[in-house]
Amino acid sequence: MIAIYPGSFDPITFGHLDIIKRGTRLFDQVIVAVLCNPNKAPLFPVEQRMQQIKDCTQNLSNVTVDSFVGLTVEYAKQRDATVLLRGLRVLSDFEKELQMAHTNKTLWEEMETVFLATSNEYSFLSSSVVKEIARFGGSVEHLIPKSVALDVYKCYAKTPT
Ligand code: COD
Repeated sequence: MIAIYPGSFDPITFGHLDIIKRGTRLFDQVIVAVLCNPNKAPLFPVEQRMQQIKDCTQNLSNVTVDSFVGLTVEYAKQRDATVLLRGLRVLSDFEKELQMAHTNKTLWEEMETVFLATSNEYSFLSSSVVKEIARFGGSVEHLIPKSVALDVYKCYAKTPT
């Protein structure tokens, strides 16, 4: 069975990677799909986010990385996938994710969403937290892969630790 793990991944964190790794044990193939959203101004362009994810998942043989525009369900149909993989950290995630899962179901009856609870050590972690720390000159290498941290530091002109 193929699962799509859609998201912004701006940038990918150890929390995302944990969900991807655990997803590869549950599904035959996990497609990490980066949303190309023309209404948002991300830190990294889609191509760079895809490359970052590829670099961090190259040891996982059943992971592929792609991007999409528009509705997630339409992308899932194109890829013959009926499962969306999502992560849950806190109660506010649950509300947002449940609404998204229900909306997607109204758009395509076959679309199922599988939620994985965050691993305890990543329950606080988000791409926004990473960017906030880096913006104020803090270190983020304990939160994201080293190669991605170097990209983040470049954006905020910080010297690596
Ligand atoms: N631990 C566990 N899970 C985590 C962690 C962590 N530390 N950090 C993030 N996650 C999970 C998030 O909960 C989420 O499930 C996933 O990882 C991706 O997170 P983000 O923040 O990178 O991506 P999102 O949540 O912004 O992605 C939103 C989508 C792009 C999926 C959504 O906007 C979308 O589907 N857009 C397309 C338009 C559409 O189809 N709309 C209709 C549905 S409402």
